[in-house]
Amino acid sequence: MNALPTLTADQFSLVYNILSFTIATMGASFLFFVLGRQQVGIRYRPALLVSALVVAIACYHYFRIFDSFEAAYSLVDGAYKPSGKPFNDAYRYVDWLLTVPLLLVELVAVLQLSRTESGPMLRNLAIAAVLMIGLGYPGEIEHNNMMVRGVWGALSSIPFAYILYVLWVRLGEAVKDQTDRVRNLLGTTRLVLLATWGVYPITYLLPQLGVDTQAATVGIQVGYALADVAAKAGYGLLIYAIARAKSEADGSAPDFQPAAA
Ligand code: RET
Repeated sequence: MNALPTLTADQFSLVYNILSFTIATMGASFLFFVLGRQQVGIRYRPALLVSALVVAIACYHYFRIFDSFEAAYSLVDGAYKPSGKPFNDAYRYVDWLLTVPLLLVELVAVLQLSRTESGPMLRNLAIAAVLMIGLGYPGEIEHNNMMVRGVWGALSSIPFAYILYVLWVRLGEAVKDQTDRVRNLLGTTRLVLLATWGVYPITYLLPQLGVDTQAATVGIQVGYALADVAAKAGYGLLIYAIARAKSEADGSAPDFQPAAA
């Protein structure tokens, strides 16, 4: 379990406010994705439904993380001391276990790959995602032996590299035969994916990088929460934009009249 350090009032408030902001963002994105389904063609609606599921699952877990963080500390003489109640890191990992495979489904759904192509690809990516998260967890809860934490992190990085490689190549191939707008959006999605997913292992490495325990505790919560906002809500918005642009291009957007030639 997590041996928490004492935090200053500012450090505690930073984590507290970022977790609260994350709950609000996930909740608002859920409404946006549910309502936004009406703006895209029928074949793109499953992708938006999956986006909505991802942020709903995250909204629930962030409530739990927030409560667990609050309960793990008590204010004593102006400083936040560990209350003795453990902070539960498992909520975050369970959240990833559910949401990472769904994010992969979301991407494949919007790319509209053929079933024979998308089935095996999704299966391999889902297996890699489970391995990445399962191998990362024992390291995440290791707070004393940095060697052990490093070994789990390195093992978890192998399936991580595989996932990034497949997505990068697939997204690159998907740009063929698309309108300029869709091509630009797919290019942005590719970069956002790489940039946001890259934040997770860097955040994980904070205790190894010689950052003191207090700063590492704050950095891990803030880093993971902001990466989650970008990887779930931000990425979902891009998926929405791709679905909308494709619907306009193929004439399936319910409220869009293509300009007369
Ligand atoms: C861990 C452990 C250290 C090594 C690596 C990791 C990668 C985690 C990732 C998580 C992505 C989560 C997402 C959630 C969105 O819903 C487990 C921190 C490589 C990439 C995208």
